[in-house]
This record gives sequence, structure tokens and C-alpha cells, in this order.
Amino acid sequence: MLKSERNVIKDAKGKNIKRIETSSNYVSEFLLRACIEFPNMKEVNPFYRELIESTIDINQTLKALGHISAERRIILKLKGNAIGRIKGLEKTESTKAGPIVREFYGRLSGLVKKLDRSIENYNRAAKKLKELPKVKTDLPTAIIAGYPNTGKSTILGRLTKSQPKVAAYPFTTQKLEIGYLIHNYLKFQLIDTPGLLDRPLEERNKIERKGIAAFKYLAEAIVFVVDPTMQCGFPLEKQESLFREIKKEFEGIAVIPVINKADTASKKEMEKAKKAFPNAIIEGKRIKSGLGEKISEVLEKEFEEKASKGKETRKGS
Ligand SMILES: Nc1nc2c(ncn2[C@@H]2O[C@H](COP(=O)(O)OP(=O)(O)OP(=O)(O)O)[C@@H](O)[C@H]2O)c(=O)[nH]1
Ligand SMILES: [Mg+2]
Repeated sequence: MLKSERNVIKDAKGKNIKRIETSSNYVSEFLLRACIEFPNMKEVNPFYRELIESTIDINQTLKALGHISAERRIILKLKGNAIGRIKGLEKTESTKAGPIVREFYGRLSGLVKKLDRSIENYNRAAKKLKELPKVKTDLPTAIIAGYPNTGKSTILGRLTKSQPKVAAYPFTTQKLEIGYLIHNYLKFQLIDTPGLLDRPLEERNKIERKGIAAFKYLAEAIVFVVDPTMQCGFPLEKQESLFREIKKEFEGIAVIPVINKADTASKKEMEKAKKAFPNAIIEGKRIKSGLGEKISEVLEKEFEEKASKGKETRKGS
């Protein structure tokens, strides 16, 4: 056989091996990415773990991932096998390379087809995970609660300098608003939760309650905003009962009551509110209430206590 003939055969083998490598690498890398991208549930921050568990069907997703990873291994095996067979072809058998490639393509596409359902399930879960809010799990955090129109967003704006970041949250049509409070060179995270902690929990379904409970793992404190003027449309008694409910739900987490709109409330309204919320901070337009300092103080204390007790680390992701 001439040298040029030998090169042609070698070239043909190389080309066929390349075809197998290209197709199988494309598929197996795609599958590998799915396996790597999905968070390890044992390591994920408990706040996100709660959210993930209430947002996606975790068993179905893990099953899909198991399937994907097993099929990926089979693809790698098939690839090695097909390439080995081509490499082992005698010079006289060069025409057999084409059928080996075609057989490989056939099995690859059969495997991919079998994965359809799992990939679909995985993609659905991955899309939902991408939509989870991006909050900082390593900062001392307070969440703002209270009936609608009590002034939660206004307070967040007053306490934090820059425009709040917005983040979607499952279980509510509204978005979380996240601001950062700097005090004594320390940074604290404040989260306004419109549509979440603004009405009795009994009005929530199970999944929504799980989404609300997730905040137990994130927050060191809850700032509960009260409107004494009733401009918000909710009588003080209702606000008191929501306050009690939130305290119970978030047992062990500091709750800071704030009587807002003190600039416009009547003396009588203020007295009634102070009686109902004796330790509340008095807040309002152009009122120097020291609310920012109070929140920072509480958050710092709670954060340090938790760290020194070595309690289940809620922080860190
Ligand atoms: N006079 C007075 N009005 C206030 C004060 N804080 C808020 N408001 C007004 O109260 C209304 C509601 O304020 P928001 O900050 O939007 O209330 P919210 O609690 O975020 O409302 P939702 O997002 O619907 O739950 C607005 O018209 C504000 O201007 C205050 O301290 N004094
Ligand atoms: Mg608001």
C-alpha cells in the first residue's frame, strides 16, 4: 500500500472518531452542566432550601437528575466503545467505520429520546430556581412586616440610601425590595416583603406558609410597622392581632414594633397605639426616631449571640 493510501485511511478513521466525539461531547457536556448546576441540597443555605422545597418538586427533580447522570455515563461508555472499534479496524476494513458511526448516532439519539421527560422536568425546575430572589444570606437581616399602606416601603426608603434592589419571590405577585443600612461601618440587610407579612397567616395556603417560614432562616429581626391613623384602612386591633401572630410564627426572632405616621396622627391615636405597642419606636415624616440605630443594634446583638452560641448556622450559603 502506498504511503498516500495509508494516510487516506488514517484520515478517514480520524474523521469518524471526530464525528463521534463531537456529538457525544455536545450531549454529555449539556447533561453534565445540568448535574453540576443543580445546588447540592445538603450544602444549600436553609433559607434557600425551604424556598426550593416549596417551589419545585424536589423528588421528581432529583429523580430526573439521577436519570440524566446515569444516561450520561452510558453515553460516555458507548463513545469509548465506538471509538475503540474504529481504532481497531484493519487497514482493509476502513469502510466499516461509517456503519459504526451510524450505529453510534442511532443509540445516542435513542438515549436522548429516553431522556426527554427527565430533561423537561429538570429544565422546569431549573427555570424556577433561576427566579428565586437573590438575597445575601451572610448579612444580618431584618424583614419589614405590617398591613398594607402602613408605610413599610417609605421606611425602607428612609433608612437606606440607594434605590432598593427588587427581587421576585415565589408565592406573591409583588416583589421583595432589598435595601442596605450602614451603621458604624457595618452593613445590614433590610427586606420589605409586600404581600407576604401583611395579613393573617390563616389566609395563606400551605405552600405560601412555607415560603413565609423560610424567612426564619434569614432574618435576625422583624420590623413591624403600625399605622395609628388607620389611613391604611386596618383598625389598630387587627394590626395588634397580626403583630401577635407574627411574633408567634417567628418565635425566637426579635420583633421591633414601629408606630409610623406620628407626624400626622392625633394625640388620641398616638396614645391608643402606644398603649397597644408599649415599646414601639415612634416614627414619621421629619421625626428623628433613631429607628436605623435601633435596628442595627438589635441585628448586631442577635447576630453575635447566634454566632457565639454556635447555633445552627442560618447564615452562609
Ligand atoms: N404622614 C405620613 N405619611 C406616611 C408616612 N409613611 C408613609 N406614609 C404614607 O402612607 C402611604 C403608604 O405608604 P407605603 O410606604 O407605600 O406603605 P406600604 O406599607 O409600603 O404599603 P404596601 O406596599 O401597599 O404594603 C403613602 O401615601 C405614604 O406617603 C409617614 O411617616 N407620615
Ligand atoms: Mg410597599
